[in-house]
Amino acid sequence: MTRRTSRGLVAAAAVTVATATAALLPSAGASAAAPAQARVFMVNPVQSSGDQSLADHKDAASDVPASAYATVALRNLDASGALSGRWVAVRSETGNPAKAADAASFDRHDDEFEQVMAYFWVNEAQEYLQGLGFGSELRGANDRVQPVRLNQWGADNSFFTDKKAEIRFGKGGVDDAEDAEVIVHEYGHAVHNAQVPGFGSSPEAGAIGEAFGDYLAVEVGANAVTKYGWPMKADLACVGDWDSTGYSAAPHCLRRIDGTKTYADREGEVHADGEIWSRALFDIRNRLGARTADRIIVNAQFGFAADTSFQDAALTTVATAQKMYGTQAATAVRDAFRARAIPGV
Ligand SMILES: [Ca+2]
Ligand SMILES: [Ca+2]
Ligand SMILES: [Ca+2]
Ligand SMILES: [Zn+2]
Repeated sequence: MTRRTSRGLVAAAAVTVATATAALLPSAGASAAAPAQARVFMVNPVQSSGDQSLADHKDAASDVPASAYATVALRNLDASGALSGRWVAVRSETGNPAKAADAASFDRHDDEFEQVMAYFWVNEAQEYLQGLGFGSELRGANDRVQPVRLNQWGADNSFFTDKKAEIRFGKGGVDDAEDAEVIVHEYGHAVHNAQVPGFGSSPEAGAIGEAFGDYLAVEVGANAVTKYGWPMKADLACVGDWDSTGYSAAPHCLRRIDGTKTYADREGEVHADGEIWSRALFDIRNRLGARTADRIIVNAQFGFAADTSFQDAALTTVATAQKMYGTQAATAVRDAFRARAIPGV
């Protein structure tokens, strides 16, 4: 209760400052609603602090310092007052549905915190794609309201369900939606499924889906770090630095996108085999820069069969690079897939 009181006082002080500032602006009408503010992790607290000893300790607020949180604006909200808007609608089966107006008042112990994280990061991911031109110059990639559900399931089991096109976040170990990279990974599946309905119906297509989720998580996080000026004290290639504290050795990563696996290292498990593909995506990025690489990578995915092989998907990506940016870009893309020894490329 003390904690709640102190948060309430902080929020009240912030409102006073905001009101005072608004009063100085001649164009600010008294009735104009201020954009909702939210308290979120700067991708995740391990990545932003570099502290690999942070641990879940049953969702204890005290285990993550206040400096791991940032206050940001919640964009694209609708007028309902709930966490729903142009690109995402959050529903919760755990505790109270968060109100957008309260979004700056929660910490990781509150169920509402994960709801706020889910809204902010799904919106951020779609805004990133929009910024690449998807939805204007290029075809939209899941440019619609993404339903997200948070539930109480004990297992570490966030997933995207293509039947309902809904993302669900669970609460195993570190609550899954406390790590932006877990949120955006799942959103990557939603993007793929919107681009090619039913995508991932062969083992290699499934691996590409996992790889893209990991890669998109890194890209959206890296973009946010630059955009908001946040600290970044972990390897760029490490995915899920915080969610994985309970099940990996330090430095904690759920997976990495800079591994050395090649096509011969396939083991028939989509997450493991995804590390072959995600390394190729990471190499393309490092050769062409994030923006060019991501425009090619996402645009190519429209042309993947739902049950594609690595070979077909790689050739489609090379052809997309050729069409969009010419031979030099196509060569860089081809080199990245050849380095993974994908046959026929
Ligand atoms: Ca939590
Ligand atoms: Ca978890
Ligand atoms: Ca990371
Ligand atoms: Zn996945």
